[in-house]
Amino acid sequence: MVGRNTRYANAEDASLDKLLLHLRAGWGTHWEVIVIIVHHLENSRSQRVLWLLEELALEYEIKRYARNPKTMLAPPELKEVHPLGKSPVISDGDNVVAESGAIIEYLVEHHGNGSLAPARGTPERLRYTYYLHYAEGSAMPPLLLMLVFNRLPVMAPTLIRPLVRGVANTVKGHFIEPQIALHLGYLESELELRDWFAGDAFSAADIQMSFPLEAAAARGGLNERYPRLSAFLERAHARPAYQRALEKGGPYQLMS
Ligand SMILES: N[C@@H](CCC(=O)N[C@@H](CS)C(=O)NCC(=O)O)C(=O)O
Repeated sequence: MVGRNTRYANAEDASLDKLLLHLRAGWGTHWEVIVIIVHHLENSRSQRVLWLLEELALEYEIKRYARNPKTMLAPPELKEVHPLGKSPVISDGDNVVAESGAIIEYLVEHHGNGSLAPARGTPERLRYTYYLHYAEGSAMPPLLLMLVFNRLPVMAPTLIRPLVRGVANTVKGHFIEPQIALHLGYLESELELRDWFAGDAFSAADIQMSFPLEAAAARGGLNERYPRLSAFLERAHARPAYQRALEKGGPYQLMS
């Protein structure tokens, strides 16, 4: 039966359900279909949410936003959805959910039907929860600093650019690069015993972890020196749902 965010096994089922819905509406029955809306900023973390929705075979709509080409910030319209105006943010009926980890947890809990999360009370579940938080709480900050210090000389007035570049390189060399290397070394060792971050099975924690690893590949030195992390990204990118999400999301290139 068609209801809130009904899951479909395939596109034919979805179309059939939609047809039935129209027919019933025509006969006077009131049906409410609420579709998840993803507020999707180009080249951003919201790509992860599209990927999760594809893995869960859920119906969703994409509302697209372009970055300001000068500042790379999100457009002001996004503040109409959530006061911070960041992406991702989703709406699902009356629920507006921001913050990637919270969105992933919400979608898996409300629409996951038990998939993509290890069973509660298991060591895998604890690792799953850890990585849902670790990705944004610990892995992203040094990668964001790298982005800022890479851009600093480019943004500086021409006259002082060499000075700014020197300061930026010192901060990167003394603090940011060692911090990123610390995290990558740790994550590489985490995948020695298992294929995915929570355990042997792919989970939504791997979707959450993909962004810091993609950012590290773009600007943090993730290369063949980290064979397990590189293989993780290859396995993730080969998943059909990842590919479908890329097709739907449009350009996805992270800044170096
Ligand atoms: N920790 C937040 C970070 C959100 C965030 O900063 N998103 C970026 C896109 S990757 C953004 O909206 N940038 C544009 C802006 O700050 O205006 C999350 O994971 O949702």
